[in-house]
Amino acid sequence: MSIVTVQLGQCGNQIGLELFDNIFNDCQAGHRTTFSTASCERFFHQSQHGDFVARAVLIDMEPKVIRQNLSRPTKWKYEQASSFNQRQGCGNNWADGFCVQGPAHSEVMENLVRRQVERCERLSGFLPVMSVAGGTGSGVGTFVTQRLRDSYPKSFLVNHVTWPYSQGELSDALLVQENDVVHGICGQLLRLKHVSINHINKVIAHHLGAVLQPALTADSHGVYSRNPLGELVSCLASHCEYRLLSISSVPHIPAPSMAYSTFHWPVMLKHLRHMMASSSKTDEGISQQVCERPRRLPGSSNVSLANLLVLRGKDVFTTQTGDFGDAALYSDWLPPKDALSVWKSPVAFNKYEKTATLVSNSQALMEPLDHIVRKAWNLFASRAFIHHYSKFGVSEEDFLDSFAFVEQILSSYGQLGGNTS
Ligand SMILES: Nc1nc2c(ncn2[C@@H]2O[C@H](COP(=O)(O)OP(=O)(O)OP(=O)(O)O)[C@@H](O)[C@H]2O)c(=O)[nH]1
Ligand SMILES: [Mg+2]
Repeated sequence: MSIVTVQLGQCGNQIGLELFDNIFNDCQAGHRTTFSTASCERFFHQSQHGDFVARAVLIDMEPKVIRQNLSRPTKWKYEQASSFNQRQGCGNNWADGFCVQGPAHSEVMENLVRRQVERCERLSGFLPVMSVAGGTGSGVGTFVTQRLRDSYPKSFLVNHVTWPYSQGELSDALLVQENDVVHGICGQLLRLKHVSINHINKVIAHHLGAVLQPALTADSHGVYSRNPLGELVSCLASHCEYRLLSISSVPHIPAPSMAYSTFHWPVMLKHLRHMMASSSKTDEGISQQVCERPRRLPGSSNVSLANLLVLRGKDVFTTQTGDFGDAALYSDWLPPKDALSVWKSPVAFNKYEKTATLVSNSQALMEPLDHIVRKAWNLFASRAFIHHYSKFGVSEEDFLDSFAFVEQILSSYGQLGGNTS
């Protein structure tokens, strides 16, 4: 089954490019006929000339990034006719994107999506990729997400956002990644002295690829799973108030050290579990090589509603994952055997001999979400910038509804249990 990626705004288009690059290069490495066929069907179609063409729609109100994407030499291609841009961006204004630019260009954007859908023999669903800070990504992105939901009610819709916010009402799930966390991975783990946006995008693409590349699920009877977005949603986000998914992955190794590093599954999994479960003491006794900062409210233990563990590489079938089924990690709403899903693929991913990736529907995103709401509320309370939104038809009541909606999400996650403040 295939995924149609909709790249929105500068961030969405830059991350989208890295994602396709990551996946294409991963497929080309080694002889992996079944794996590569499954992956290519998922992300690419082949042109009459045999070129691999991304199943993507490129949308930006500015021309620059799309122009760069279309002209960048890669072994795969974007289709020129599958892009749409205007002359000027939305100036970081959600209301301009959602109320004006989205509706004004809705027909042309929908036609582009429909053409990609018609190319898919079997459609798994849509992956809109966007930032939630920019006007095109957030505003046009929300508009497009809404239209996708209306036009394809039965398809899965998983948004990848570079900052958590409230499109969750429409999507089946939001895969959230935060620039500052990924920046930390680049600086501390990959040991990059000057972290660029390109480095950040490569790490984000690595995380996404590690989840979306083909894998064997518990019920797939040795055949690569068919419906990646559907399976992701069904194992992690079946409740409408709980749709925020965080991703962490081990290891992250600087490229020059790759050849000399050996990792063992029990150590990797222990660290990943520690990252998921523990609080500020995470770094204690753990090699920086495999550690990322956990995300939770201070003083709390991170309770998960559901987790998906994806293992790729050597010896995956003999690896014990029982520790991830520990009842102490989960709310008491679901028994751990239902709350934990494990996907495996013996094919090494993105040059790493072994990779363990955790997609978690847990309280991990409460802290950044809480931070965003507080900041937004302070701006709202001081009436800063409101006129930039009201001139496009977004009322104070709309703001209040949005605050209430996000507060509800925070409250729901708080109710999962644990010691949340
Ligand atoms: N990780 C990552 N973040 C990015 C990238 N490009 C922009 N951002 C972040 O996204 C936010 C701005 O969003 P953009 O994507 O530039 O905005 P846009 O969607 O093009 O919207 P307008 O320019 O307002 O029309 C800022 O927080 C940037 O730091 C990128 O390539 N990668
Ligand atoms: Mg822009």
